[in-house]
Amino acid sequence: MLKLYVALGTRAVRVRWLLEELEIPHELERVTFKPTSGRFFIQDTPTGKIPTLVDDDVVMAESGAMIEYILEKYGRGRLAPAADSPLRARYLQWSLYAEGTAFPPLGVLVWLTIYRTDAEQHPELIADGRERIRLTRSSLKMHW
Ligand SMILES: N[C@@H](CCC(=O)N[C@@H](CS)C(=O)NCC(=O)O)C(=O)O
Repeated sequence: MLKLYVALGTRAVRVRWLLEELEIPHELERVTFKPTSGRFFIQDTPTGKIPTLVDDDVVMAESGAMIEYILEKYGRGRLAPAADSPLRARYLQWSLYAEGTAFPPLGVLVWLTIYRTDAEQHPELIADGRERIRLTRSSLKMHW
């Protein structure tokens, strides 16, 4: 059975939501998120990251890849538009947008303000992050 390592307030919700939506049997392993404090891959999961998905010999970190994997292997055509569907491009764009475009500037803000707490010493990084988030939202909306 699929096993998903989850913690509150993390990207694990993306994968859990999909599993619930498709009613795919799975086991949840709840862990407590450990603030990184400059150390990485230290979460109590097989990969050190949250979420982690285990499917027999397959062990995955990267929530977007888990979503594609689950849809392809267990989705039976549900939710993901087929490769020749006119909706496919939009589906791929928004699916990869989360980690590829939306999160990087958010990550800078989260890192400086929550984990390092020295945001006031990096006003240019904060301003840059905010501006990129603003532009990303408004310019992508114009297309879809
Ligand atoms: N791009 C990865 C990011 C995974 C990630 O960084 N998860 C966070 C929790 S949301 C984490 O485990 N942070 C602790 C660490 O980086 O060690 C994904 O989408 O799964």
